[in-house]
Amino acid sequence: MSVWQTTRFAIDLARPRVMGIVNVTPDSFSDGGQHASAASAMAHCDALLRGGAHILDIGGESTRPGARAPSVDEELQRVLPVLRHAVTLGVPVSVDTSRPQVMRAALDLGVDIVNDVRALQREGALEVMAAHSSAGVCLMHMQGEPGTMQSAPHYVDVLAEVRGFLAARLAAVLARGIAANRIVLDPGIGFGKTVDDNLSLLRRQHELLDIGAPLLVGWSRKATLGAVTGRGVHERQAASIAAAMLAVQRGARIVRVHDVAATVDALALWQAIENNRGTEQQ
Ligand code: 9MG
Repeated sequence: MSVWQTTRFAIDLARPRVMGIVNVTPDSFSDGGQHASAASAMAHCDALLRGGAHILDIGGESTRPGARAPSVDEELQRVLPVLRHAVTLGVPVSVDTSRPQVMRAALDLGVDIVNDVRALQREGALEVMAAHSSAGVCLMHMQGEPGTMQSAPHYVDVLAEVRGFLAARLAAVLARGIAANRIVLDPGIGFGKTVDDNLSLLRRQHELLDIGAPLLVGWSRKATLGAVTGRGVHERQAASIAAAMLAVQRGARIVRVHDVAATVDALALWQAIENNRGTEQQ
């Protein structure tokens, strides 16, 4: 069974893993800047761990459609104090960034994983990862850029295009000498995709499983769940958990979520069924 090798931790993917989201942004689309200050983001890390998070993902740039990108210095000032705290907590820590300067600073601090929604396509990003070749990396698909990506997303076949992109980025990263067991892939739910595109990516997720790396997915509180349920961003916990469960059932190994404790409980039930646990007493 596969392992995601990261700087300090070999993450066993025999059971599904929950990556807890820590947004250190004043404009985060789903927490309204609640964790904008470093102190509250650190407290949020601690709370997610109490909820059972296996990985913490810490980011200082909102990828909400239309969000303003911070300067490199702003991003560093937001994330570094929180990362410094997070690496003391005994779990793998991921930095959510596309900027090579932020990747380098985070990896120098001992951060284990780079989660890049731009799949290491920014100039210098591949080089930073190659220089820190023990770190893990998540390569995500996005059509366009956050500012405009939802204006007119278009695909002939969304599964084929996402698959082709992820396969090409995987090949590019392997060619730089980064080992296959350090890489996970992500279809990028909501990143330059219509509601139908996102639903197709879940319905046909099995088509992404044999690209050559485990799958990480993030459905938590996303607009597609609002379109399906009619609910606002803070009322999407049930739909988020259902989507995480469906994604895991269809082969995803890591789910990126806001509501960690509830997702961990739901996946514990899924696993108990999968492993036939408990039936011997009945
Ligand atoms: C930063 N970020 C926001 N949504 C995401 C998703 O679905 N996957 C990954 N890897 N990162 C995300």
